[in-house]
Amino acid sequence: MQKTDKIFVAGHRGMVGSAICRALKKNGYENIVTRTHAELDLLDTAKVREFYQSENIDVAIIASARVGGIGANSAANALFLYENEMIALNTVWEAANAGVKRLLFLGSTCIYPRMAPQPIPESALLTSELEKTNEGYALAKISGLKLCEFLRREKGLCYHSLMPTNLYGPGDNYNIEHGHVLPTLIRKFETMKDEVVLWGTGSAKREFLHVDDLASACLFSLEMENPPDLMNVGSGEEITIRELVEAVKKATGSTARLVWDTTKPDGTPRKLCDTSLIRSLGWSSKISLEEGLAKTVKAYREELASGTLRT
Ligand code: GFB
Repeated sequence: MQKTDKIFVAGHRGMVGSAICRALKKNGYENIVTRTHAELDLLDTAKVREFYQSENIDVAIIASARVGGIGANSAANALFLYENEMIALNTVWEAANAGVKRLLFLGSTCIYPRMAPQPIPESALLTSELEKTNEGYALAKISGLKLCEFLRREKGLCYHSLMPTNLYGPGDNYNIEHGHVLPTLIRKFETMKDEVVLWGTGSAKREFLHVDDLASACLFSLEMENPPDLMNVGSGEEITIRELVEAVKKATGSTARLVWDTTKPDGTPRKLCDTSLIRSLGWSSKISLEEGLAKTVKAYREELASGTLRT
């Protein structure tokens, strides 16, 4: 990727896309093209085709997706499959048709089997059954990354993918029913003073990565001449949900009582990704969970005060 390249960031208003735009600008990439949902519906194949055919994009970064936590995913696997599949097929296939030479596709480590070996290597892909709570999302993301791999092999296009672990950071979605666990916990501890209800047993283990670390991994892989088809991106720090709850409680200064609602699912028992591939190539995460949590609580309060909090 060259500094003068015309770079399309799909999903620039989301937590991931906005972090990527910040990182691009900070690193001297000024020629960034974005479209709001109203300007370009990525589910509309003809519109996406028209966009790529008329814009002469050099590099596309696909950070647009319907995302949500365990509640949103398990209640709407069909919608998560349909929308994410359409976004992946349209943004990747139409880019190839228009001759876009370079593309980075973003997924999530939920593409890996529920009982994958831990830490999960890239080679665990498609070796056994997926986690049911997010099967629709995972299948769509697997299609996207496979499409990139096939186009690279069959058409010689440098299309490649990154699979980040659970992300958090500024601009996250704080919806209590549909959000991911970390932002949801921040909102619960900030707003529920006496008692906070947590989901599941707290025994599931997760790994969290600050979105600015993911953005740096995106640039790192795009600046490589010949990146691997698929690379995991994680922090290597694994904690139980119970430990996360304590950490968020501390970061927010809450004194609320904890109540566990065990009728809610734990989801996949463990999801620590093996990052030895990307680390062996020279990238590693910089933001610890403690530092990232403090920054994110601060960002939450600022977003709330300025009326920009996404819920
Ligand atoms: O981030 P999360 O919703 O989804 O985390 P996944 C779910 C874990 O946190 C489960 C526990 O073990 C829940 O039982 N948990 C505890 C809570 N309290 C809460 C709460 O108040 N809200 C929520 N949401 N969880 C998602 C996938 O899986 O990970 C997506 O569904 C995506 O597709 C994303 O891949 C990265 O980590 O289970």
